[in-house]
Amino acid sequence: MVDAYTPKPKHKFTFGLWTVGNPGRDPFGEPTRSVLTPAEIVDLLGEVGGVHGVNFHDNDLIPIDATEAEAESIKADFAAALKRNKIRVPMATTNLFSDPAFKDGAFTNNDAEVRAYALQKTMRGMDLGAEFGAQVYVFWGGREGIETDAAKDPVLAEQRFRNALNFLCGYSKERGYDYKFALEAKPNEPRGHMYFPTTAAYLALIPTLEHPDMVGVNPEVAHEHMAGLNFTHAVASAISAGKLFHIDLNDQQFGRYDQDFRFGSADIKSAFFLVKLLEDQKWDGFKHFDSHAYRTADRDDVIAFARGSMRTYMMLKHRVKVWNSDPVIKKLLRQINRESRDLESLCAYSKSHAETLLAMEFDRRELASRPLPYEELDQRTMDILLGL
Ligand code: GCO
Ligand code: MN
Ligand code: MN
Repeated sequence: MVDAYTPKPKHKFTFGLWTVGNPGRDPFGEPTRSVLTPAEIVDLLGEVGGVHGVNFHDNDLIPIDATEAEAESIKADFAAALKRNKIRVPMATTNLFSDPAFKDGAFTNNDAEVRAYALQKTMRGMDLGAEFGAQVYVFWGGREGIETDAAKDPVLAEQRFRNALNFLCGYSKERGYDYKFALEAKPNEPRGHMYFPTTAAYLALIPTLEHPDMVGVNPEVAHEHMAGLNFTHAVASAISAGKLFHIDLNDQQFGRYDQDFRFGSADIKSAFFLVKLLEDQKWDGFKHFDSHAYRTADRDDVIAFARGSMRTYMMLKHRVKVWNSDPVIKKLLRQINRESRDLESLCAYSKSHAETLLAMEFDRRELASRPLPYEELDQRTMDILLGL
């Protein structure tokens, strides 16, 4: 079915080898779907249709113990699948969490040899990503954290993480890769507590780096929701700092384990305001669906999951248009936003402005009595969201 909500590659929707390829393993049970090769996953995405790109961790593509010959043949099959499906690789990342060597973290590990190995593995991952044309390199601190604070000095841990990023920025520059680094925060899972638990924590780290221009963030819906935070606000902070380099879209009920649900499937209203923010701001980055199909899904249902992810975004994008041009919404917004050019310029600091402002008289009661019809505004939003 082709309609107004059918995605096209120009919409920059991307998936990961680890997301659509997830076989449905969880801590309580074995896989429910067969494991697909990277090339088979790309073929599946081709069947989904309208997909811009596929992202990978180094070991999603090349198993950690593959021989050189195996690696070459996997890469050739993958490259051929990309070509026949007209899908590209926009983002790559490193798996620094699965192998037991990283059981206590990678860049923040207490063991200098593990830290050095993590740098080596990331440099090789960057080489691999660059080979396939990746422009964004994501850093998710998979096991950078603790269960007991007796284990690590948190200031030292942050310093180690900073050192690693400084090193890797140097490597990217020296190799001429032109990568944008995107840091992805998560509060917990798999560690009891992870360092840099929120997008805001990474936004505070970036200005302390040697090459802050190269580094931004990759916020994920589920991760901020796990922390009970408003995701749209986290993304707004990243946008206003000029640091939204990538985004991970999925969904999550507050207060639950890491659910990785299909985008928009748990909290459609938050998803609407997120899409409104991205579209109003004309954000032009890669929208990566970092989610998994339900464990009950078979191959057809995985395809439905992937199509549904993009379709929900496209439908919300349309609802945003309707919202922005709706006369009732417009009228309410005019009523709520009382602008004054004079006051605006007065509120730019100068000594005389301060004196004028100090001498002004405000009628507190009158200010408090001005109506704010937010109930009406929110209900109108609901009408629009539900298609009335
Ligand atoms: C998670 C994370 C990962 C990362 C991925 C890319 O909760 O497991 O979201 O899926 O996004 O490792 O770095
Ligand atoms: Mn996640
Ligand atoms: Mn993610």
